[in-house]
Amino acid sequence: MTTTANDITYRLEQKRRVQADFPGPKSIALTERRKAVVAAGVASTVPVFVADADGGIIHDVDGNSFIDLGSGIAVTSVGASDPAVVGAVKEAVEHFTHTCFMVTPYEGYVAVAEQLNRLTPGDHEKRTVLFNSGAEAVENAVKVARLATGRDAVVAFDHAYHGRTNLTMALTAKAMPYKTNFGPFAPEVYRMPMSYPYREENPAITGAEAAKRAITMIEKQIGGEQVAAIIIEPIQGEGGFIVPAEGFLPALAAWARDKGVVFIADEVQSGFCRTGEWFAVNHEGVVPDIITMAKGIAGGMPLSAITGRADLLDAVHPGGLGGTYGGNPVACAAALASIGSMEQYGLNARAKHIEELALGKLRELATDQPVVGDVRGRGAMLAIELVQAGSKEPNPELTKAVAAACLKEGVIILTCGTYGNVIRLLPPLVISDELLLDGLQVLAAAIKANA
Ligand code: PLZ
Repeated sequence: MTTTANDITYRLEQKRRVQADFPGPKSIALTERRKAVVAAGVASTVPVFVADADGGIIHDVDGNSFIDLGSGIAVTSVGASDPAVVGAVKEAVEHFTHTCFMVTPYEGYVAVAEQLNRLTPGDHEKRTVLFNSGAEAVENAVKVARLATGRDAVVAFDHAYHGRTNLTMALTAKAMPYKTNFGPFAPEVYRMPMSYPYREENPAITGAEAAKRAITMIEKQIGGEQVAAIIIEPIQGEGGFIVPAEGFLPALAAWARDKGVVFIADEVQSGFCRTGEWFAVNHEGVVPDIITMAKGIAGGMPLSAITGRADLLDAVHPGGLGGTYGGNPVACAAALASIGSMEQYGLNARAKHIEELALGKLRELATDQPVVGDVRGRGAMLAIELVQAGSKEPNPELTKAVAAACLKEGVIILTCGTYGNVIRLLPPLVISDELLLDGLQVLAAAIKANA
């Protein structure tokens, strides 16, 4: 058993150390400056300002160091300053920061497309387009699906999160904070029931039956031949790290294939080794028609992509897809280096190792603590759902209290979930075992103290 990630060396000491009185004076002063100039609508989870980050550690401007169990929301899988990524960015930026691929193309964009066509599931002919954010990738996947099918309707699911732009808000399920008062929303979006094993009325319902439930609703309420695309997160992220019952995704994908509906897997959060596979759909052998990617793809640099069937992507007329910054050359260099590091460090295996290490601890916690209602996830995308003891009633207050208690001890923990009662673990995949175990022990103590 490896105790630390293969041949990973850290620049910063991998240890949490927080003063009793944080946020410290520099973070407090920066927060004051921020309040005067940054819109209140952008909220931050942690009240300190970052000075440095490496491996599983984030340093703030006052000399505190925190264990990072969030990876900037599943982005810094290779760490926030992976030497290969940093080197590739420096090298690229010294030559050109931008030319615009739509004006004067460059090799990096093509090389990233080659890598994505290779790594995404399926050995069919594929094409790739690069963008900047996850939401932009989702928007473009839907554009392609509508154009290629000549249909309008798009099916999304309960608990879904797909972004904050107008169409992706419409696709997103949760009103507060994402949608409330931001309408009107894009039309022709239909929401179907998800497979959410922990909260099913009939806990015995299989994945295939849950898929049938959604498919019947699609056929009755929309009509299969009206549907351009189904979009689904193979493991839902913001909605609560919901892993659908086995068989749910394959049955939906099979129905979509049969009806000429484009099956879009939104792997913005679950992709790039996060779940112990390159993509979460691989766990069930599902081959999406289009896959959306972002976050972990480029070691922290802003880059997103859609990769899909060549016949769908090439149906779009020249000039129909693009954007000024899409596939920025520095971000492409970072993506190539980051994919290289994932392969070199064996981060799929590392994510599986994290699962082995953490799931056992979380299950112990669930046995000990009746407020831990469910433990779930794959690889390094793990979660616990907190409830009122003796019921499945969501416990968002406890969830907040636990996250706050962890932070006080120097552990950054993110929450999520439709009911705000899920604690999610998304450590950088390069985190050392020691740091991860230390973080988990802080989490366990925080639950015990607050339950
Ligand atoms: N699809 C599955 O998880 C981004 C957003 C957090 P962008 N999730 C984190 C927040 O509060 O804004 C996400 C995702 C899935 C799409 C997106 C959108 O990706 O890069 O944030 O646009």
